[in-house]
Formats: sequence, structure tokens, C-alpha cells
Amino acid sequence: MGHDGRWKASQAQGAKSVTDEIIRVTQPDLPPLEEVMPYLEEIWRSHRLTNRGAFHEQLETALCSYLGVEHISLFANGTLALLTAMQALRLTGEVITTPYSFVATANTLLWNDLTPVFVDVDPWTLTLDPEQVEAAITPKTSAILPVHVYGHPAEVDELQHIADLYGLRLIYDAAHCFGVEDEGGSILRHGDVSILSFHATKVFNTFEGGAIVSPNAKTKQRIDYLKNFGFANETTVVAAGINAKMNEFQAAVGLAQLNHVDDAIDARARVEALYREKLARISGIRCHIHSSAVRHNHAYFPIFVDEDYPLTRDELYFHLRDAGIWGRRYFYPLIPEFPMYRNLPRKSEGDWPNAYAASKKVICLPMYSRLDPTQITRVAETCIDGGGLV
Ligand code: T4K
Repeated sequence: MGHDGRWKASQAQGAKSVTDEIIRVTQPDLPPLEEVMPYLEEIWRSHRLTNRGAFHEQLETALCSYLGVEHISLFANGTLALLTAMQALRLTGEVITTPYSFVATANTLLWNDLTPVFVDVDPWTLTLDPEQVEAAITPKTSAILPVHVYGHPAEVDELQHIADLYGLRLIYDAAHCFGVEDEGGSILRHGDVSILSFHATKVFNTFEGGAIVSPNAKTKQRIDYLKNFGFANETTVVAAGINAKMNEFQAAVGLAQLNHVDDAIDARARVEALYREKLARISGIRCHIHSSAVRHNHAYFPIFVDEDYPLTRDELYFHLRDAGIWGRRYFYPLIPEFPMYRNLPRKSEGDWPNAYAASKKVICLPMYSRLDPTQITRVAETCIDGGGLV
């Protein structure tokens, strides 16, 4: 039976036959219900459900303060934020981006009728390699779309230098970056705009949600028009906008979450530290390099299964699954391997050797704030056992 067959079979049996507890790649943080109830009561009292209600406005202000940025626009999800940011910056032609990301990064380019030009990543950070970016610029290039993958900051100074030199827009997919800071402050201040995701699986969630961080009020205003059909006032539509607004329920959840997000990030830091300690002695299992962020958010915990580990990545992945540990292979396959990208000019794996190698080796181990030392030990010991080392 192939890998997928084995997985389906173990699902059909019910993972309880293997283990009493499935440990999933993540488990969303939720604020105490009693802290959400007053918001719901207020929504029920006011009948204000969406369209820049009071909680939407409060959350924008609170996030500006928490994240240390000046202008933020809330969205129904991160993908709509990406789509809208590309419209706001009036991108055209080709956009240079990474093959090593969640598929939404590139799908939003296609939805905007833009051509993704995938270039390779640095083998260690897995963020865009600035030299390759520069080499891929053509007269049709309008922008660079890097991803701070796993919350690891991209080469922001070099990328800005290239963008300035060639007159390109720089739009960061910072979906993984809630609360990440470099030496100068929030990672979200770089480039023309940065996009966040507040999906259930993220460090900070509003069930679904997202945001665009803008450098100035003018850009924010255009984005705010675009996310509300292009309305500038009751009777004036200034652009072919979309409906991408965050509603009051999402904003209320966000306000309640914000009181707990620091504790959640601290807890994640402890999870990461224990993983690193436990996995350090396994030869052939390599943890992602320590983030260059001054403040990391520990959004993911990727490991890489090298040749000197006795199992292949997929063998370890399914060994973990059989033991009730449901990691994920973020990001495999590479985006250009999906059918809608196969006809693009750069299409062979040889074009992105570093991204390709990473996608063949990566497993994101379970990472969330309530993962306890017993569970972390169970994951680590299953990796050791998988290698036949005990
Ligand atoms: N750019 C980047 C770089 C991104 O990573 C993403 C999203 C985006 C843009 C787009 O942002 P959004 O439009 O999503 O705001 C997940 C997420 O759906 C997606 O948000 C995320 N990146 C991506 C990396 O991962 P799946 O398909 O792997 O999620 P799923 O449903 O399999 O969930 C994983 C595990 O999490 C489940 O096994 C159990 C747990 N879980 C999940 C959900 C949704 C829960 O316990 N509760 C839940 O409600 O995509």
C-alpha cells in the first residue's frame, strides 16, 4: 500500500486504534468564552454586524498599538488582503516571488492576472534569495512578493535596495509574522505593504481574518475603499473594489485574543526550546535555523530530514502519523508544481534547487501554545524511534 493509502487506512480505522490522542500540527488559541460574551451581547444589543462597526475600529487601533505600526486595514482573511494589496499597488505584468510558500501567495497573483516569476530561496532561511531576484527582473516586472516564511524575516534591506534601484513595488506576504520584530521594530514596516493572516491556524486568530499594514494614510484609504466595493461615500465609487471586510464577530474575537497573545507566544517559545533540546541528539534531523528576528513568534516548528537519517521524510511523516502525530509538509509540493503553474516559463525543479530540496525534506511538527512537555517528548521520541535509534 502506498503512503496515501496507508494514511487513508489509518484514518478509516480511527487513530484511536493507534493512540488515544492525536496531536495535530496546530490547535487554535481561544480566549476564555466569558471574555467574548460581553462583545457578543453588545453586538446583539446594537445590531451592528459589519461595515466598519465599533469593534472593527477598536481592533484596528489596538493592533496598530500592539504591532507598532501606524496604518492597518482589517480583512475577512489573508488571501483577500493579498488580492486587494496587489490592486491597491496597481501591479502589472510579472511579479517575482517564491516557490516555497502556501499556494495563496501565488494564486492571488493569478487572480489579478499577474504572472508569477518564481526564483529560488536561500538554503538556510528559505526566504527569497536577493541575487536571484535581481537576475529575474525584466522590463515587465512590476513588483517583488517575498514571504517571511515561518515568520523568519526575509532579506529586507537587500530587497528594498533592489526594489528602489529598479523602481519596483515590494509587497510582503507576512501571513506568518504576527508580532515578529527585527532590530528596528515591527517586521511589518518594511516594503510598500505587508499582509497578515489571522486564520485559525495562526499565532493570532480571529477565526478567519487578515490585514494589510500600509506605510501612510493615503495607501490605507485606497485599500479601505477597495475592500468595500470601491465606495468613497454613499454615492461615489472610486474603484472596482471587492467585498473583503472583517465583520464585528471576527473583530470582537480579535479584541479578546489580543489580551492573551503575549502569553501564547511565550508558551510557543518554551515549546520550541524543548523541541530543540530533545531533537538535538538525533542525527539527520535538522531544525530550521534560529530566526534572525529579535522577537520571534514561533508560528511553526519545521524540521528537515536529511540523508543521514535512516528514514526518508515521507517515511518519517507516515511513521509519525501512525503514532497519532499529525505534522504537515508545509510547503510541499512547491507552488510551481501545481497544475495551474506548470505552463509558466520557469517550471522545472532545477530552477529552484534549494526550495525543491527543502520541500522534499520538511515536516512541520505540531506547534501550539498548549502543547505540553509530555506531548513534545512523545513527538521527539517518535522521531528517535522512527530512526531505529532506541
Ligand atoms: N500566505 C501564506 C504564506 C499563508 O501561509 C497563508 C495561509 C496565506 C497567505 C493565506 O491566508 P488566509 O487566507 O488563510 O488567512 C492552513 C491554513 O488554512 C492557511 O491559513 C495557512 N496559510 C496554511 C499554511 O495552513 P491547511 O489546509 O493546512 O489547514 P487545515 O484545515 O488542514 O488545518 C491544519 C490543522 O489545524 C488541522 O489538522 C487541525 C487544526 N485546526 C485547523 C482549523 C482550521 C484546528 O484545530 N481548528 C481549525 O479551525 O491550511
